[in-house]
Parts: sequence; C-alpha cells; structure tokens
Amino acid sequence: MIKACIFDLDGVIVDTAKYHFQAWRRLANELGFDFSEADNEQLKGVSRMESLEIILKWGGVALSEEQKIEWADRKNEWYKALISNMTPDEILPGVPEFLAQLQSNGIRIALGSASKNALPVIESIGLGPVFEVVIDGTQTTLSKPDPQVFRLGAQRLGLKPYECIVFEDAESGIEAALNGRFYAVGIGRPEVLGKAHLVIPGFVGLQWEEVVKAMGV
Ligand code: B16
Ligand code: MG
Repeated sequence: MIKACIFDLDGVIVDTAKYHFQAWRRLANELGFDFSEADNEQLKGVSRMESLEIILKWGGVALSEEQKIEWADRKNEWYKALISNMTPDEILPGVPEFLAQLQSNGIRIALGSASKNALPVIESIGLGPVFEVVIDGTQTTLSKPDPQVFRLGAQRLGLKPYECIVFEDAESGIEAALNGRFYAVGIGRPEVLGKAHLVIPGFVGLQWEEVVKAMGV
C-alpha cells in the first residue's frame, strides 16, 4: 500500500538542468575548454564536487583542493543568480495537476534532491508548502546511487521504503531508489531508465490510478 511519493527535484519537478549546464559550461570556458549538452547528461543527479571532478577530467585540468573549492563556489554563485529569477511557470508540465491528485488521494509528498539549492528553488516556484518533508544535499553525505537521500525521506515520513514511490530522471537516482528497496518511476527515456518499475515521458495527463495499476502496488 503506497502512502507517499518522494520526488527528485532537478529534471522531475523543474528543469534546472539547463541552469546547471550554463553555469558549469561557463566554468569550463573560463578554464579554457568546452563540453556539450549531451555530456551534461552525465552530471544529472551527481553532487556538486563530483560534477566538478568529472568536468575537470573532460578538460584535462588539474587543480589543487583549494582551487576546486573556489571554482565550485564560483559555479554555485552563477547558478544561484540563474535560479533567482525562476517563477512557477517553470514547473514542468503536468506536475501541479499530478501533485493535486496525490493530495486528494491522501498520498503524502516529499522531496529527495542531491541539490544544496533545493529549498530556494521550490520556494521560487511556489511549491514550498506542498512538500511535507524535504531532504536535500545539505542533509546527505552519500550521493546517488546510494539510497541515503530517499531513506532519510522515508524515515522522516515514518514510512517503510515499500510504502513510497520515488520519481527520478537520472539513472543514478533510479539505482538509488532500487538500492533502498523503494518503488521507482523513471521520468524520461526507457533506454536510460529501464531498471525502474515504470518509465513515463512526463506528468502530462498522468493519472494516479494508472500509476498504481501499472506498478501493481
Ligand atoms: P547543487 P537532483 C542534482 O539535483 C542535479 O541533478 C545535479 O546536476 C547537481 O549537480 C546536484 O543536484 C547538486 O546541486 O550544486 O545545487 O548542490 O536531480 O538530485 O534534484
Ligand atoms: Mg534529477
């Protein structure tokens, strides 16, 4: 019996991936190299410092630990400037309607994001009050595919993993959910998210009853 849904933020509720990409690309460019939007896929759901390591490897750039922290901070300032202008219009299509269905069915709603900026993002898009529990990158020590972020969410809700469905757009996020024995719905392409119990292209027209039926929960 499902009692709660735990949502990833970036790529599920809102498309902040484009802002992460712009800020990381600026960092790469200032360090003298470039990377593509396709490369950026590999950074989805990956923590800030791990993303930096991957990008530096792409550019063949070696930095001291101190320099890494400085560049990561710089990237975060650029990212924060980009997200400061976000509005509720940027909530991904179908998300508000799906959240409303959960509320009317008595299903509890939580957020499980790797981002340390999750709170300002949900506030600026007006969804702050919708999430009963928020677990973000400030509360975790282990990155997806470790299930820590979702386990903390379930714990805070007072529920077992098998009572929760995780909605994720990143392969590492689906793995995290499965590693924690949660039900998992992938938002995106089946080629990438095929391990999930159910994969959907997005929330437009999605009915809660259909999800329950399709997953046999
Ligand atoms: P920050 P999610 C993740 O959020 C993003 O997908 C990933 O691209 C980003 O590097 C990570 O948050 C950390 O974000 O630098 O804001 O702490 O998809 O888990 O909601
Ligand atoms: Mg994501």
